[in-house]
Amino acid sequence: MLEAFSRIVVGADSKTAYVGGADLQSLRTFIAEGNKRLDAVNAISSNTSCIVSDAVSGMICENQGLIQSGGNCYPNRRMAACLRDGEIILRYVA
Ligand SMILES: CCC1=C(C)/C(=C/C2=NC(=C\c3[nH]c(/C=C4\NC(=O)[C@H](C)[C@H]4CC)c(C)c3CCC(=O)O)/C(CCC(=O)O)=C2C)NC1=O
Repeated sequence: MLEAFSRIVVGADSKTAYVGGADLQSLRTFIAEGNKRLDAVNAISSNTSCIVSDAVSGMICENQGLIQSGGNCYPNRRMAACLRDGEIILRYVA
């Protein structure tokens, strides 16, 4: 969100101009559509463990070596670290 605003403000600043015209309109649209982004965040956050476990199972399905001795998700301690990291990364995305 900061990015959408700062990009336009920095652009206007470099032209020594006020934010206006098409730039102002694009910010208005950005704000008006804010609920769509909140819906997406809500959908991701309330399904995090399902999304992450699905993703990690898919990854392991395609690469069985991950859960065999010497694999990066073996033993359980590494699998738990992987699931934890997946949740952290998804939280950043959301
Ligand atoms: C804030 C940003 C940030 C994150 C998220 C982060 C993660 C992070 N992941 C770690 C480990 C790990 N992360 C994974 C993750 C995976 N292994 C796989 O094969 C998959 C590709 C993936 C899961 C999707 C695993 C297996 C370990 C344990 C590695 C080990 O102990 O040998 C560790 C080492 C310490 C620990 O085991 O707790 C850190 C610090 N560090 C940071 O600074």
